[in-house]
Amino acid sequence: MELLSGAEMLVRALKDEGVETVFGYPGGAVLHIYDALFQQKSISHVLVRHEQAAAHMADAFSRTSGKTGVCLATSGPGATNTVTGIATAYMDSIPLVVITGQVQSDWIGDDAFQETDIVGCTRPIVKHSFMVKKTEDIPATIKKAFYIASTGRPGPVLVDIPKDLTNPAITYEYNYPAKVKLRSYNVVSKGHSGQIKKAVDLLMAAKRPIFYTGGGVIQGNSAAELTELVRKMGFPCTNTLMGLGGFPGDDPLFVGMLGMHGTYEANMAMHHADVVMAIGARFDDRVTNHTSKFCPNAKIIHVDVDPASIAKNIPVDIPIVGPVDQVLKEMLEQLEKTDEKPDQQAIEAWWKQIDAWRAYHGMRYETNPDLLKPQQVIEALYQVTNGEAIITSDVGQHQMFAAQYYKFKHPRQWINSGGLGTMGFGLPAAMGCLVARPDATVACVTGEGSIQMNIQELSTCLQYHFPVKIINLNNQSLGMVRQWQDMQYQGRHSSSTYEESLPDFIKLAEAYGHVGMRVTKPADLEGAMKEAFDLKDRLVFMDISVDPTEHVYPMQIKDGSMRDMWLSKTERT
Ligand SMILES: Cc1ncc(C[n+]2csc(CCOP(=O)(O)OP(=O)(O)O)c2C)c(N)n1
Repeated sequence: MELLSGAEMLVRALKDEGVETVFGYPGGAVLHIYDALFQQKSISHVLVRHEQAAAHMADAFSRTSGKTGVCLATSGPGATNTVTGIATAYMDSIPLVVITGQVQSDWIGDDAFQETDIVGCTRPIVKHSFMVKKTEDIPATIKKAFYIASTGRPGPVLVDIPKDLTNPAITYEYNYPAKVKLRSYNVVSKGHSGQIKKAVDLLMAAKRPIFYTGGGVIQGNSAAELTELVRKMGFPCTNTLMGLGGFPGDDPLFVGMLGMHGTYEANMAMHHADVVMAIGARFDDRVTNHTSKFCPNAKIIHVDVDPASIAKNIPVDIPIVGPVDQVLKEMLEQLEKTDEKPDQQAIEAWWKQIDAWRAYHGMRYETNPDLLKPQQVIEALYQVTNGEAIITSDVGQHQMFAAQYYKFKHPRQWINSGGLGTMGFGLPAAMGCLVARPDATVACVTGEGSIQMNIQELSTCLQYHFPVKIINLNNQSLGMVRQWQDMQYQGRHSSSTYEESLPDFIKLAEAYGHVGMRVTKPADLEGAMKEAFDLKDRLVFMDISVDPTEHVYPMQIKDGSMRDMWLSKTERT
């Protein structure tokens, strides 16, 4: 019989769940836990500089590895600092277990030092939460937390543990449950075969079909099945911002990202489609534009593991609830058995139309020999990394340029905050990626606004030798805000510029012990990028001056349909 304290049980339970790294920051309420971590070797701990970063690192670790990320914070301010990270993971359905210390049980409700009702604070942004009441419940609670976080539609689970429950002086017998029993939580394991058959029939009869796929394909580990299905059918495929990499970005069947900043051809094809096969996507407002004008002529098939997502924003004709990989596998099996073939003539005509749309816009942008365009920087990044780097981003124009111009070939290669749109995500995310894949090349595409939201993590990067390549598209402003102000507020740049107050990022990087590089001229870009990526073991902060007046196009016109877009500053559909 093994007797362990609550803190030891927690650490042992994490080990039994296969956890190798915890991202966190200590404080009074978690000191027993930190002491237990100190006295073992199986789990390593990454000490961040701000708890928000711990949550983002754990989240990106999960996005890269497919495993559940774990972060740890103390009560009160430590716990509240994780809130943005929890909401980020929640919006993108990322499995995360967030462990917070709480004040000792008999002080709860007394406004004790560093007391916050973190379970209450986070209730709308977690998949589930636990406040542990008894020490001996810790192992089973951890088991449940991992199970809930990672099954069905994944999401963050919070476990709040009062300090007295981790007291090293009180020990209990340790048993880690082999199975979880949760009465009111049932996960669908299989899509309905009859519905899958209906979908196959509809796809076979389609004349203008399109696959529209999202983050559910990535999280559901079904990129291989999707790719096989799309190639088998020969239909166009578009990905959401979260779905990029779910289908190879360099495949001719790929028509690019869709939605607010999607390609002309993807949005046009969606608008004119007669059958839309939506997989692991949630008809987000950044995709649909005005819902009443969305895909006016299409029959819609929707595959999703979460029944609550089906017909939430857009009515669907054939709902299929189930894990995406299983549903796609069954669909492929049904296709093997059928003699039906897609309508070849109609599909050829459809491709002709799509190719014409592709040629019409082609993601063109104007260049200038003296001034770098942000699009050029992403294209150079793609070349230098051979399209194989893991790219994280922050939020703004740079994020959209990265999504548009880096052709993601693999799932889990594009790591960004799509749902919440969290500035400050990119750098800690890149660090989390490197913990998951230490040998990968990881670049963080950011803006001078976003990078300053978690810039303190440069210190963590030095401590743990995270050789992130930071690609700062420095446009001297909160570019995306400025773009909206240009387009909707007659160019009144209210609080979107810094009036000469930006730091010298080169000196800043050097102050943190890293390499800084400044690029101001188009002619220097490629050489500088090569130099930066050749410094394999070093963090390099590339501060790249780009045209501050550049906008992201295409851009859907508010309240229009998907085909209503600005294509440049002066040209609209
Ligand atoms: C935490 C947070 N605050 C505010 C915003 C609103 N916002 C969206 S994009 C943006 C500007 C981002 O500027 P920068 O990081 O410099 O990127 P750029 O758009 O210039 O590429 C802002 C303020 C946000 N997404 N996240």
